[in-house]
Amino acid sequence: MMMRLYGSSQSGNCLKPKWVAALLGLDLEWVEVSAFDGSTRTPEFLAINPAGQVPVVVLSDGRTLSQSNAIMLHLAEESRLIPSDAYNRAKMFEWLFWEQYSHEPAIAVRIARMHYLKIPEAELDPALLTKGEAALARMELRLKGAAYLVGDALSLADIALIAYTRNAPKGGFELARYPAVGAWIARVERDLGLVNASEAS
Ligand SMILES: N[C@@H](CCC(=O)N[C@@H](CS)C(=O)NCC(=O)O)C(=O)O
Repeated sequence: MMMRLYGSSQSGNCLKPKWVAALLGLDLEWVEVSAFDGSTRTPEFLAINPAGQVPVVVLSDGRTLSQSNAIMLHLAEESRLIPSDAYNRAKMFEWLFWEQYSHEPAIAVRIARMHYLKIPEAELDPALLTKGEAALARMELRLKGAAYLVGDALSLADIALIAYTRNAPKGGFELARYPAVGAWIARVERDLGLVNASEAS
C-alpha cells in the first residue's frame, strides 16, 4: 500500500511533510481533507487521528503518525534534511520546538482568522500580533548573518518555518520590516521548487 498523507492544501502544517516527500522523491498519495468543515471530526477520520487534525500520514504498513514536525522527521530520516552533526541536529530541534510554541500559534492563527475566516483584525487578540512580530524578529536576528536557520544548508528547520512565514502578510504582518527573512523566504522557496525558474533568479 502506498503511503497516504491526509492534509489540507491551505494548511502550512500539512504542506511541510508534502514538501519533504517531494524533495526526497518519496512516493506518497495526497488525500485532501478540509480543516474547516468538520471533516477532521468524523468517526472515520478520528479512527486515523484521534486528535482530529491534519496532517496525518498512514505509512505503507498501515501505521499512523500525526504532528507535522514528527511526520517530517520520519520521512526525512537519514537524509540531508537532518544535520548529521549532533549539535546542529539539536539546533534544528530547537527551531522545530520553537516553531510550534512561539511562531505557529501566533502567525498561523492570525493567517487563519484574517485570511480564511475573514474575522476583522480589530476583533483579534492583540497579543497575537505582538507574539508574531517577536517571532519574526527572532528569525531576522539569525538570518541577518546566515543563509539558513541551522548551519549552512537547508534543513527541516527551514521547511517548518517557511510554511507560515511566507504567508505572514495574509495575517497582517509586514515582511518588509524583516529583510533577511524576506531573502531567506526567496532562497528556501527556490530550494523547494515553489517558484518558477524565471522568478527565482
Ligand atoms: N501541531 C499540529 C497542528 C495541526 C493543526 O493545527 N491542524 C489543523 C489545520 S492547520 C486542523 O486540522 N484543524 C482542524 C480541526 O482542529 O478540526 C501539527 O503541527 O501538525
